[in-house]
Amino acid sequence: MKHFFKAMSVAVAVLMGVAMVGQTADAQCKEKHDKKIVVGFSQIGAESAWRAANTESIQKEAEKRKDCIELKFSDAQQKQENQIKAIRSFIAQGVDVIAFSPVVESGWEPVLKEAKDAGIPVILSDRAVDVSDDTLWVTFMGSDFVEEGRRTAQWLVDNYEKVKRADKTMDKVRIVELQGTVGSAPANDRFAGFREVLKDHPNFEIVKTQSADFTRAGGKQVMEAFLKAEGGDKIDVVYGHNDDSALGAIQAIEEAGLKPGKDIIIVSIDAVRGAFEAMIEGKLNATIECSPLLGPQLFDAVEDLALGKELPKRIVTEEGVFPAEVAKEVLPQRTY
Ligand code: GYE
Repeated sequence: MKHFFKAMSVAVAVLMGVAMVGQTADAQCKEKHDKKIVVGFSQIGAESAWRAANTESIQKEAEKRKDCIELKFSDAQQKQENQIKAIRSFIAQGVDVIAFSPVVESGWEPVLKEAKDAGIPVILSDRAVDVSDDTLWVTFMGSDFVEEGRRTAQWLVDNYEKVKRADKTMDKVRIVELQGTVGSAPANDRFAGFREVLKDHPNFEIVKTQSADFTRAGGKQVMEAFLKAEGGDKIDVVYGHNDDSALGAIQAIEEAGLKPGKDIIIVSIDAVRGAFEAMIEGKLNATIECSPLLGPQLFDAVEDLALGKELPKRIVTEEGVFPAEVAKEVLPQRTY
């Protein structure tokens, strides 16, 4: 098992590349790999619509390639200790590749070292880890979360004057922030990217920030506390690190007798279906895209690895920005 990848020479891959023309994907797959590639995937959990779409993308793609790929899928229920256990169990089972979406950035060195010692390559999917030795993982595929934070702030700076309630001032724009899971790469990076842009616009001020754990329930609860502490009139903008937390905040704002999207401007990240629906109802002002559809590129990378190909260290997902006025037109094309 240990020598699985080494056994595949690049020359064979090139020859097969020629032979593959005109065949179905499954037939190509059978010819390329002499046996199924066993992939252990440790998913974070099911905290958001984004995560559900990500899981579906991975499972569907594995099913499509079932002649080539055997997927062992494990759900960690948002706990790092469960992810570590799952990775150890994949190592014990001798899988060919381990892929995972790390719930937080720190604390992975020992288990990644164990995988490396066992000769099993590790792919980081969606979220990054913070380890000093970057030979502990082969590639990191997913979004640029700092850029998403920047794009959200930029949308706000460019559009606030146009979307704000007429009696609100531009002198001081008070923002409350619903952070993602504490210690996670997207929470850290979306926090940083947003501030990077706002530092040149001192009238935009973050008056409160707290984790809503990327969940709808968390968003609602934290927003209720913000409304209580600040008073609805003293909050001009909600920045949700993901759509689910913003959708929870929308509920809290409505229950407080205010109009989300009008009395309080709301921006968030992900671009899931629920965000488009909220925009069509006028309750959310913009969503910044973060694509969860990582299944195809994950298994492409797995197959490339099996063929002994070298992978780029970083594979970045391409994504856009959607303001409320395009929601109706764009929603039918959304797949998550
Ligand atoms: O934005 C959030 C999810 O890691 C990019 O995790 C992902 C984030 C996504 O729970 O909705």
